[in-house]
Formats: sequence, structure tokens, C-alpha cells
Amino acid sequence: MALERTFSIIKPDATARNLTGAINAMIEAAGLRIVAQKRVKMTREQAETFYAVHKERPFFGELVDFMISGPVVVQVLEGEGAIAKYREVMGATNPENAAEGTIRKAHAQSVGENSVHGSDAPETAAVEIAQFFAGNEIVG
Ligand code: RTP
Ligand code: MG
Repeated sequence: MALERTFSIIKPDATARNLTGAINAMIEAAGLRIVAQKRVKMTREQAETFYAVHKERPFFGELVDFMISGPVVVQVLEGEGAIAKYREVMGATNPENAAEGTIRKAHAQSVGENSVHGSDAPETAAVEIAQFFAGNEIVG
């Protein structure tokens, strides 16, 4: 399998509870390398662009409000099959369905406030990484 990069967000519910380090430890324990990371407060425009794919969904407004409600930590993770591996480490979107040992099982509060985001495909990973990081900010 090829070395791959995925985009990750530690969401406001997690930064509010000081869980950045605990989540990073789970990411690193899974064999993923954090090759870029910064803490930012997203603007409404950034959050709307980021989640544009969901703009017709009933939860869109709530999702954008949540994503700008506090700081987030945006990251690039690198590893063999990083996209699928990180989705596994995150667990199901709804923490009630998330497997034991996953980030969402351990930390998520609800289907909306679910602690982390991870890209779902190579194309979306590339677009999401480019929205938040310049090439020279990523050190593999
Ligand atoms: P993400 O994009 O954040 O990595 O999560 P995901 O792929 O597991 O879930 P997705 O279907 O892409 O949904 C994006 C985010 O929208 C919020 N959501 N709320 N209230 C609801 O029913 C609902 N459904 C989704 C979650 O924050 C989810 O992560
Ligand atoms: Mg998604």
C-alpha cells in the first residue's frame, strides 16, 4: 500500500475539553504521523466552504455553527493507507455506533459533536489539505 496523506480536524468539542494530546496519542499509536498541525479559529466562510458538500442537509447550519464555536486543530496525517486507517481510528460518525478503542467511542459527545474529522477519499483529502496548508507547512 502507498504512503498517503489525509486531512484531520480535532473539532471544538474536543479542544474545549483539552483532548488534543489524548487524540494525538491515539493517532500516533495507530502508526499515523502528524506531518502538519495548527490550531485555528475557522471563519464562517471557511467552515461553509469546507462542508459545502453537506449544504443541502438539514444539519448544515448547526454543523457550521458548531465548527466555528471554538478553536479547532487542523492536521495532515501521513502513513500507509492513511485515509482508510484514520477513518478506522476515528470510528463511526455517531459515537453510539463507534467501535471500542476508537476516538469517537472514547471522546465524542453526539453525532454532531463528534470530536474529529477525517477525509473520506484521496480527492477530498487533497482539496481539504490545500484549504488549510501551504506545501511548505507540511513536513513528511
Ligand atoms: P467528518 O466528515 O466530520 O469526518 O464525519 P463523517 O464523514 O463521519 O460524517 P459526514 O456524513 O461527512 O458528516 C459530517 C459531519 O456532520 C455532522 N453530522 N451531524 N446531526 C446529524 O445528524 C449529523 N450528521 C452528521 C457530524 O459532525 C459529521 O462528522
Ligand atoms: Mg465526511
